[in-house]
Amino acid sequence: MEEKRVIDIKQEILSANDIAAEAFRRKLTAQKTLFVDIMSSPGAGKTTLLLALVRHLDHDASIGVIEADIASYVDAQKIKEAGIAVVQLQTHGICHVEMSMVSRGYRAFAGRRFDYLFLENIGNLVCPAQFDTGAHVRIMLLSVPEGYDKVYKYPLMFSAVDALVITKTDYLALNPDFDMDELEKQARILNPTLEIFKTSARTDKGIAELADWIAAKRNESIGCDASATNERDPDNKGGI
Ligand SMILES: Nc1nc2c(ncn2[C@@H]2O[C@H](COP(=O)(O)OP(=O)(O)OP(=O)(O)O)[C@@H](O)[C@H]2O)c(=O)[nH]1
Ligand SMILES: [Mg+2]
Repeated sequence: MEEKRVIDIKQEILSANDIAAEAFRRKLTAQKTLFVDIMSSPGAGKTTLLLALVRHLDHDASIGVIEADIASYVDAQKIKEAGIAVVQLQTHGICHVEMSMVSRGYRAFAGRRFDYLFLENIGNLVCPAQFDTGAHVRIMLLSVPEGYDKVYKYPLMFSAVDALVITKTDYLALNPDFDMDELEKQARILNPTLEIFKTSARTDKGIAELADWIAAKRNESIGCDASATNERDPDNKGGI
């Protein structure tokens, strides 16, 4: 009888990705750059939160952003207008970011060093959770209008991240069915060490606390004071 051979492609792709991601993380650690991956469903507030966050991080810190979208430059344009170095990745239908894409995006900064590098991942609560992008810190956003029950529907994302940022809390009065206690309880069952922040980029609620936590993560991961080395990028030398 003919012998059948089974090759697990998914496992091979994931492990090659993980090896590259670990090497990238080590490289950024050596450069004292904290790399933060921001994930959520489309429209949960990633770009708006990023813009609010950078206003609260050390003003002298150098910041770079890799924007990933299936199409368009609109988010990169907003980041650029805020004077932050940005690179846009367009995935043309691929619904997650993997390490090879991050490497290509990072190379476009042409050797520039950052204190903080952010990735705005593709809007999707499923696939991005499975791919290590080389980040030191993974954050997911869940906005109040989406509903607290996403914690039951997308458990992998909740268990894969270091922090859950509940966004658009200014909508809580309009969404009385948003069960915050149940969300926190279920999220902590999935992920006992999860940090939870309640924010509104509209009112600035909780943004300073999140920025402080990210700065502390830089101290912890990089082993240095989160102080500044460079200025923001008024000429957008990083480029889009
Ligand atoms: N009321 C309110 N609206 C917000 C808040 N944060 C973001 N928004 C709005 O929500 C919409 C989507 O915000 P974005 O920041 O573009 O969301 P995103 O996750 O980056 O979206 P994609 O990149 O398309 O996935 C915009 O109209 C924002 O103004 C908030 O805290 N409160
Ligand atoms: Mg966005």
